Amino acid sequence: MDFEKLSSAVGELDEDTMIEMLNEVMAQGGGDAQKAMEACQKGMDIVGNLFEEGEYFVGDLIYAGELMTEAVDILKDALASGDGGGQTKARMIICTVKDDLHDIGKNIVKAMLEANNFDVLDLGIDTPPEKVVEAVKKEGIRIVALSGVLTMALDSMKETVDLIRQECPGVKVIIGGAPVSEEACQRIGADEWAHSPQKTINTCKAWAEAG
Ligand code: B12
Repeated sequence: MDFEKLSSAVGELDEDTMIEMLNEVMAQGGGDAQKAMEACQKGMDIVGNLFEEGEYFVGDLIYAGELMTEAVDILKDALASGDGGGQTKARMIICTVKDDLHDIGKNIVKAMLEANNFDVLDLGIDTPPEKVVEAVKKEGIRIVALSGVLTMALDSMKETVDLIRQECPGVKVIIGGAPVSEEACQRIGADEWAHSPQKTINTCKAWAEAG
């Protein structure tokens, strides 16, 4: 499979080529699903750059978002392969933070957590800190995953973590999304950060097992 061609197809918003290539990945057993997803993400970077350069407009971002959602839909069964049943399901919250409407990355992480036996309460997008804290208290949840794609999402993450620390001591928080880094994690005061869904799964499993 020519993954560069796949990235270019997504970057050029060429839906037919993208779907044809992703169906081919699945027809071959889905072993390359992770690589295909990474190629689509590179395609999103191309879209983002063309948007910054003024070549693409908000309508193109919206269409790119639809393409990416379609890609996740085709690949999700192969991506979400986890260890399935077994131990009791650990409950956790996931959401996109306040003022951020991007949810494709969050939905991928959620699908992969669910495939790994987590019972995930999804609070959606543009989630105010108060809503997170209310749900944590009401549901007695010990693990929270915060997603954000905009640079300014880091401020909303900090607000959310500050309120969780104040109102719900002992709750573990992992942050993820494009602008997140070790430095951001320290500033925000989260317990862990990740870009890859796999690191999120490993971290949350360790937290759930520690009780
Ligand atoms: C599609 C898209 C949109 C769609 C989103 C649709 C949707 N349902 O999500 C729409 C049209 C709504 C949109 C709107 C806007 N967007 Co936009 N968008 C994008 C685009 C092209 C792709 C984003 C995406 O889905 N990527 C693919 C996913 C799979 O990647 P991901 O989110 O990073 O997730 C992965 C990891 O980060 C990680 N992850 C994600 N969440 C989590 C959570 C946890 C806990 C963990 C561990 C990991 C994790 O796992 C995922 C899988 O590997 C990006 C460009 C880019 N390079 O990403 C711009 C981009 C993010 N958008 C941008 C901008 C500027 C905007 C707008 C302000 C445009 C405008 N003028 O209106 C608005 C803002 C709206 C708002 N308030 O949020 C900028 C952000 C700049 C910045 N640094 O702040 C970008 C980078 C484009 C650019 N280069 O200028 N956008």
